[in-house]
Amino acid sequence: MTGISRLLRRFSTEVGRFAKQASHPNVGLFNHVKGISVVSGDFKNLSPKVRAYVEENIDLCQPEKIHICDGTENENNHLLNLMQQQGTIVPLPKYQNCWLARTNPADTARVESKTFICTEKRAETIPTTKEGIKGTLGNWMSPRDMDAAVKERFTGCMKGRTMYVVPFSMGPVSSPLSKIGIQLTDSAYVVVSMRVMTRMGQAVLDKLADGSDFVRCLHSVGTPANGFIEMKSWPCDPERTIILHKPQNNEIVSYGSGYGGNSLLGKKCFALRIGSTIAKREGWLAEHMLILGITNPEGKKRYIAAAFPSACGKTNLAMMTPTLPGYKIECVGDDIAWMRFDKDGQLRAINPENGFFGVAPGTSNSSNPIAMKTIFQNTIFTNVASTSDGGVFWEGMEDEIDPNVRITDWRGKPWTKGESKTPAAHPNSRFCTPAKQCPIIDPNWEAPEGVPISAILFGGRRPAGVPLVYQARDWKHGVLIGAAMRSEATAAAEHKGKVIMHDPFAMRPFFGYNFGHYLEHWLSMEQRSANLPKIFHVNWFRKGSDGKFLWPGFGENSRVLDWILRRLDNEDCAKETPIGYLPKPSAINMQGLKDKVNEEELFSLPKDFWMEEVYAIEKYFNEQVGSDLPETIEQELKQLKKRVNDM
Ligand code: OXD
Ligand code: MN
Repeated sequence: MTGISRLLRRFSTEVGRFAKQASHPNVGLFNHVKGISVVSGDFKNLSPKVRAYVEENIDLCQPEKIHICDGTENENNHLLNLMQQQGTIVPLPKYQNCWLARTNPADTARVESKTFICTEKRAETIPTTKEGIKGTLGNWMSPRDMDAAVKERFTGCMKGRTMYVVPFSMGPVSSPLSKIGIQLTDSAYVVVSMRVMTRMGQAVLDKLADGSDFVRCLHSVGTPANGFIEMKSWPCDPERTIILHKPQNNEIVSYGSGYGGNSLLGKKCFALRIGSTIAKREGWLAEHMLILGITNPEGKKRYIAAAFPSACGKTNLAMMTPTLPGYKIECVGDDIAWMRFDKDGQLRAINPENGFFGVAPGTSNSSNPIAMKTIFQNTIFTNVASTSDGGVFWEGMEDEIDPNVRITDWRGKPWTKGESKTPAAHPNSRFCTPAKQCPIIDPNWEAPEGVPISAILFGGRRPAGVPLVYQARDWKHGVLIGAAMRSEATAAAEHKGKVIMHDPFAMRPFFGYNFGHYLEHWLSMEQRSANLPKIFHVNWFRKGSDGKFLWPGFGENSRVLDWILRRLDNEDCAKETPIGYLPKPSAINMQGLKDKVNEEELFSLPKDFWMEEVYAIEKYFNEQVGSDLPETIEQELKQLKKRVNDM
């Protein structure tokens, strides 16, 4: 090759590179950091703290490029195109701007067994369990082990990949209740999902310009130790997956999984685990709770927060269409609540999220028509089935699709109703959709001061013994009810079967610190306000002796909310029982119900069941919480036991 042609070739390569860079949304020409090119965004405009965090992790992860996310539509389209080219997502032409991702089948759920909280002392993270008993209230790791785990997995893990710098706010950027994070990730799927689930982009970087701190979130889908990536469109490293949290540094490190709570670090890792530790330090509550606004027929509006374990219908309740005439429900959030007392002692809540990451199977026009009106635009579906007319399908949607369409299951295989032996959609398949598209989104859902909470509900799937609704005797008893929550296992994590699991406050997988200390924190709220919300327990899932659900659920749950609101108004519609206040006979409005409900069975309190329940709670506290159980809770349980015994 002559010198001239070599020169010409070099020139055309440079032009090519320039053109390639120019196709990025926010070109950063000659923008390099540590010799790595910044293909979008301007590194020098980042705050010194953000720069230092990125630089430190460039050294560790050794990415090929850096992309600083601005959150624009342009950037989003660029990433969607990129993922389409890589085969990570396919468009769903039946809807507007909707996409389907299929994960590696080994990467479909939260991995609780590989999730750790890292503190100097074990007892800061988990209660000290009895000898020979395996603790189920979280996993602890020492800082030294965490450092080793990170080094082993992250060194060079982003080679050949882009490191995205994702600035995000949990809660509206302008709210004093919000908190900021920076997620570094090598997954474009995570970036577009974080754009839906959080407030992401330039506004957050602008907020950090004053030098404020942020929660550090490092994420990589990983590269298996043998270098072999099984599914190029969904790289992951299931064998070495690990999710680590260091509360002392407000730091999260997640490796090996690209899905859900493992990788969208704003959600469970930040808003709940790190969030609960910040909340403890600052005197507020970070909870696994939906928030809804409810207006009664007289026009009086209240807000309710409710904690149910994963996949127990939180999204359905948050978007309920009430059957009771004159009632209106508006949705503030479906999964997480950050709550703090204002100067007048009123508990106020924000939804730190910006979207819904809802379980798809079971969502339909009969179970949740509002969700169905929300999710068919600007949505990323993951692990649902697809239809030959360019749409989606999952169990529960049988009546919503053209019977002539062909169905492809979540693994990409043909699927036939009544013939195929496996579900069409993975039980933990999801829609990731912007909250603002919800037709009943509350007008105050982004109010910087939060919405005032009048009642807190706890609940779970309890097929036997637990009545439809009851009210706690007072705050302390309410804390016991939260601590004693149990529910059938869910598909959102790696548990199998339908065992009844303890899931205190629906937070078991999400505590950021010792559950005994968490209980103390809840009890201490009594010192913060004379106007505490009232606490209730609900159970939509009780079954009769025929094995059928005793209560129709869904929109009919408005009848239960109606009773709760009347209790908030001090109406005399409850009777005292050993477990709390139950509705007086006929106090729940059953008018207009299609099928007659067996109220006697629905509200019965079988003594043998409740004795067993009390023993189970006592055993659980003894084994799992031990000496970390607050004395007040021990006393509350003793009193419950006595009342049940005297029944
Ligand atoms: C969720 C969960 O994804 O609780 O919300 O698992
Ligand atoms: Mn959840």
